[in-house]
Amino acid sequence: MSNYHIKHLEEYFQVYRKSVRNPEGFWEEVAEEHFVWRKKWNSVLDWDFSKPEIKWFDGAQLNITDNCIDRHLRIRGDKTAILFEPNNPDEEAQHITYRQLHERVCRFANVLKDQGVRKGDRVVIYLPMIPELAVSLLACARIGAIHSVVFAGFSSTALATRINDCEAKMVLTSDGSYRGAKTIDLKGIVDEALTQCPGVETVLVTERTGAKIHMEKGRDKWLAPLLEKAYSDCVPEIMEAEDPLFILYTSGSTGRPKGMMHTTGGYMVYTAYTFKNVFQYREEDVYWCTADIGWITGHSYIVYGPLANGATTVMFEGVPSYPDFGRFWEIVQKHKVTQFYTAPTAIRALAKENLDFVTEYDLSSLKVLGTVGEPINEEAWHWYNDHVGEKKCPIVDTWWQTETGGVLISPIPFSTPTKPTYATLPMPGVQPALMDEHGKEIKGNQVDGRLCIKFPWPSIARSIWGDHQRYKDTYFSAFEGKYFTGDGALRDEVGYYRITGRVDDVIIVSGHNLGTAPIEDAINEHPAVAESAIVGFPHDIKGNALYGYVILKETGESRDRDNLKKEINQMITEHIGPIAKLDKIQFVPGLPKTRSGKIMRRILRKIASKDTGNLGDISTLLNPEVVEKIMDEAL
Ligand code: 6R9
Repeated sequence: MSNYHIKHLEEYFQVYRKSVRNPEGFWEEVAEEHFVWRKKWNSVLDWDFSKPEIKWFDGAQLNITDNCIDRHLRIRGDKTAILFEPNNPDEEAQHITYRQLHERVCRFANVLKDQGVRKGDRVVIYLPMIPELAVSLLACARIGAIHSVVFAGFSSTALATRINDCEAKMVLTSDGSYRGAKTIDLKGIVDEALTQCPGVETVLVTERTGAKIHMEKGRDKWLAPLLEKAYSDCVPEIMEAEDPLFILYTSGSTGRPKGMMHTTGGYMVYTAYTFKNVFQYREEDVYWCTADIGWITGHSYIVYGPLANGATTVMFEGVPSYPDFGRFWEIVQKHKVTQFYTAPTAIRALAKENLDFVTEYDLSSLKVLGTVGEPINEEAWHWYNDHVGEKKCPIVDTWWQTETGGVLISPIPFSTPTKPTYATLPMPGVQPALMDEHGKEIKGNQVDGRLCIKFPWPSIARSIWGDHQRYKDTYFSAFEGKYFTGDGALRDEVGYYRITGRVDDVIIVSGHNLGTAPIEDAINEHPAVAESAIVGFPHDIKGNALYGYVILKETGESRDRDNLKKEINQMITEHIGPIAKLDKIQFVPGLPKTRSGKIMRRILRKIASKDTGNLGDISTLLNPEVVEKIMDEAL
């Protein structure tokens, strides 16, 4: 039996049981057999959730780039590590081999050192999805600098807040970026941010668009000439397993962003292990995750997890709608992609368009499809299954968080039978618990509650940068001795988990707990509906009533609105019951979304409650303009 690569359901159950009976023994075996360490650990795990303090492989030494690059050189040096697909389909794709990646990372690492970056220093990376982005993460890791990637769609204010929070002294950026038909002045955004960041000494600029930009004397330097002069080999810094690898900011429901801090050894072991199993990755595969490296999904499942397995990982610079809505499928056909991993929001957007955009392409190379980021509704699941997977590719609905570092609940394709809208079963080593509002664990099946994890897994974030107390308060205080995810979940009759959404999305109507996701699912089944979001608003009798924001498909635009409202409520009555009927339905052109595609319900709640005096910071939204439109027409 192999602990590392699960191949059928029985094996999953065996491995899972072993991993729970003896987590230390289980992870020790995985760590020993599949990674390169410079020195072995003194103990596999030390933990105390009340402090909270978590240490995996304490005393071990390693460099993660040894595992992601160097060890592959002998056996797969000429294999493509990163397959770069540019925004413009007429620009040629780049195949960067492991050997070339090694040289590029080493040169970049030497440049960082020459510019004064030392082990433990923070480097903020604000780059588009070009190879230099992946290379820069690895270059930081090579010399022990802590990278903090800020998604290159965030505003200058958001960027400045993050630079100052982690006290970075260097920023890596480019002269600009391409997104579909648009060109974005990234360097201008950095310049504006840096007026607020006195600590930044150096900015290294990659050329991408050739735009004319301002270069601040003494601070800004072009990267290319420095790389050219740099030595092509760089001895990896020896890191402790618990040395920080990166900080990645995630937005809290309120207040300042939280700089989740991940460390080296456990993160490497867990992301590599889950990549292998969740995607059933094999040597000849071409794996593509469409996320941006600015999110945790990109860190763990474009860069570290795939490269630790010697995989070919596709990096796409563009957007799904450029030059047309067939772009994803064109890329799948062109590179014979075998695993495809994307977000429900992208699937819904593509499902709205003409099916010809999909059927035009040969998708027969695909073996496994994945989703991440939010609950996937039934309609989107079936569209993905029928038209992209052609009913032969299992869909892995992977549930996890920035804080968890890697996937915690997901089917293992070809082993776990999938079920639409269910993330199904925990990964080996992951011990979920559902809790009631009094802090008691709810045992048994066919129950729902708040989702906690009882036992540490190797890639759990170790702290919030500079604010350990907030880490404790946010994740370890709601339920004693447990990590609280902030999500609600239900466990069905066979023990499968379905994530029902953030628990702050639960609305209590006339004493009934209603999750927003199932109601939205029901509405989205209506043929005229493209997408919807439900929030609660205060109601004299029911306590709360439901307010629905609904985006219509083009085919629905011409229909009578009053009839549509009736039909939508009829759908809800059929799927959930009359208790979940909406008191108000507003048709909207779009929904306010975070850059990672999550609906900002906080704003929708305020509009529904007519409490629009202080909407809070909406500058990090993907589409702040939509907020005004919704407010204008609010009911
Ligand atoms: C990886 C990532 C985390 C939150 C999480 C949950 C939601 C993620 C999901 C899902 C239902 C899934 N979420 N995956 N909900 N099904 N498969 O997205 O990290 O950006 O930190 O978001 O996203 O609510 O708590 P992050």
